Amino acid sequence: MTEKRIYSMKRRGNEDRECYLVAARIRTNFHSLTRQATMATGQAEKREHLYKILVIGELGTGKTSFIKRYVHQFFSQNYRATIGVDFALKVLNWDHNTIIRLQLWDIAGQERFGNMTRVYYKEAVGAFIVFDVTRSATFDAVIKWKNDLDSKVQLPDGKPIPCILLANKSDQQKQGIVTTPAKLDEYVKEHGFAGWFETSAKENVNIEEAAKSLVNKILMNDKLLNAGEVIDSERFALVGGKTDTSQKKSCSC
Ligand SMILES: Nc1nc2c(ncn2[C@@H]2O[C@H](COP(=O)(O)OP(=O)(O)OP(=O)(O)O)[C@@H](O)[C@H]2O)c(=O)[nH]1
Ligand SMILES: [Mg+2]
Repeated sequence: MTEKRIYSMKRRGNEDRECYLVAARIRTNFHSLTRQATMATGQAEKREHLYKILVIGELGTGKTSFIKRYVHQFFSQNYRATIGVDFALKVLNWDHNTIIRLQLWDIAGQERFGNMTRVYYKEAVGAFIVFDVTRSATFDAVIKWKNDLDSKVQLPDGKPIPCILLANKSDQQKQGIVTTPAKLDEYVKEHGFAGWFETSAKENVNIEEAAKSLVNKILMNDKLLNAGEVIDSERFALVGGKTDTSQKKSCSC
């Protein structure tokens, strides 16, 4: 899908439009930036990472509210269904030398594992699946979202992208599995989630914690994948070295 098409899906006002334009600009450079940019800034070296994160789950579970709380420290009771996809950017000063930009893709619940999700999921390195603790039907759909995710996007080494399950609206009366956390622990393990959090976008509970946990997993994967690349390039250099030697040998014969 072209950027123009995504844009045509978003006609809700200038604020959204600006958000989109920021996201589009970032997306242009996504390949180079996800890998890791090392910038020499004076004497200190600053590392910048750009990570694409998906937020998916059933209608009205609180995906947009989660993002708004995390990025803008804002919550509204008003429900306005997301159409297609929305974007938000969160910048983290992770440590002295590392800046992390999270590009959050807020995917409408009404997309429901349609054809568009394949396009939206492309090159994501982490995900949240959100369900509503007051409506157990939204938990029943979690597995469908997880399967949809795993079948349509993988890390460069073929492994599933880390995904955290969010049991949102924890400020409300709970029903279903979330009333027995041990069961949810088991569920999460069995279905390959990187963890789960009870969250409340309304009361600002566990929002930062959940995000931090996902970023930690993403950073770990990034390190592993980059280490793999270093090893590969070292191996290549060694093989290259050997070839040189063998060529010399064969020359000297
Ligand atoms: N009490 C409570 N209400 C919440 C919470 N999070 C979201 N809501 C409410 O739930 C409704 C739906 O929230 P949204 O964030 O728009 O849900 P969504 O998942 O983005 O929905 P779609 O865009 O349709 O997929 C809104 O009325 C929110 O105010 C929460 O943590 N607690
Ligand atoms: Mg929404």
